[in-house]
Amino acid sequence: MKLKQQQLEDLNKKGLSDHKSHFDYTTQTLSKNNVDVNQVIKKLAEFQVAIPSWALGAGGTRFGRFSYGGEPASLEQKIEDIGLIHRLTQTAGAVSLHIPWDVPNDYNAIKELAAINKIKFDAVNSNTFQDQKNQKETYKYGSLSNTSAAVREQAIAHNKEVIEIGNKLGSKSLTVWLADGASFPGQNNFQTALTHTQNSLIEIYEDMPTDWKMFIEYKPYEPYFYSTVIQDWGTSLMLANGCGERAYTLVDLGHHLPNTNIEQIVSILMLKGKLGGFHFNDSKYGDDDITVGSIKPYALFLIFNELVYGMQNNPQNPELGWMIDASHNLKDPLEDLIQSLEAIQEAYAKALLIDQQALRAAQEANDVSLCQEILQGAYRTDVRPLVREARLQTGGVINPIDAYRKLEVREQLIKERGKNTIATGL
Ligand code: PSV
Ligand code: MN
Ligand code: MN
Repeated sequence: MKLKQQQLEDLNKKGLSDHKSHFDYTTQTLSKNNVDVNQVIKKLAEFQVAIPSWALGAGGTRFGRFSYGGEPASLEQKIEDIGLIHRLTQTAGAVSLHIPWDVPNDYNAIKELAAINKIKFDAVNSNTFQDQKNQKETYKYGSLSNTSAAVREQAIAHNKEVIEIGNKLGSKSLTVWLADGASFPGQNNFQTALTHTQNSLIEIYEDMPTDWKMFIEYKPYEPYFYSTVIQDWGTSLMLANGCGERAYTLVDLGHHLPNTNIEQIVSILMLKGKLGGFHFNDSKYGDDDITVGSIKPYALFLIFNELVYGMQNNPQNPELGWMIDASHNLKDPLEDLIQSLEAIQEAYAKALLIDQQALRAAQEANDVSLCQEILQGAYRTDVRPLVREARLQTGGVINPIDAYRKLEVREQLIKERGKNTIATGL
């Protein structure tokens, strides 16, 4: 399905006068507080978040999966779907592939299709948590940490292949998330498992082109319920340091035990120049992977506050690889992604409004109440007019969900692809 420029312009025309009055009011109020509104809009317009190839279809739970209809059945269709979201939001200019689900048949054709849709290839993800057809060894008892050298070698070889595939597409980073762990006390020797993991990662690291980065993701539990080899940011950081300069920690918001202070983790990693990648989602209990900002929007804002601070003050930290890591069993996956992008932009915009100098001064003076006033003043601002303006200026639509529905995107996709569809992915 293709969206026509004229269709988008017609929709924007209808919402323009309302938008203008909201935007003018917001600009006036913020300007009085010395906020450079144009600068905020520029930053919002530049902020691009990768869409994972596995979030475009309805996910399931371990109890079942209900098809949404019109889901992408090929890499081509996945890129087209991201193209649709990007066209509306102008914020989703990248895709993150998962191998072997997304191995291209024709590299040039895929690259061309991505270019037409203005989509870049972000980090590529390896998969050593599932056994693939015709695979010699099994990952049942782990991959890079396995007690068997043959299994570890197979998992290392897979990661090298992922790098090769990503390299042909123009990716510049590899994300490693391991399911490796144990479900029962005594099952694993913690030290042996970590040592194997480190050595395996070093081999993969050394195989990366010199302009590539490695992102090491951590997660406290699941699929195993007693221990995970890379359980927390400390372990990830240790492994990254053991690999070298271009290995970094990746923070996935859902990969923390309840009430973990994620903003502090983000801050410290940036101070050390070791935060490489970031996966957005939201959760109430664990790795729920639900819509960004749907449960803990204030926590997301506090995290963005540290990200903004780090981007402004930590030149030792590289530019981050941003990705939404979500799964949808109930909502239209594309609507869910649009809502996530919106929540990310809002949290980012609010964090950009924080008067960093005033906050710093209040912190130095130990004026605790004022610190809170400054943060909450920014948080309570309705920044939606700024987000809409950023979209308008870059050729997107004022209200993406409304446009998506008025343009009957899902209905069209169902017509083209069918009702009982399944997309590969988690
Ligand atoms: C599993 O927890 C997971 O959601 C990780 O967050 C990875 O980033 C993703 O799957 C893809 O492998
Ligand atoms: Mn993740
Ligand atoms: Mn996850």
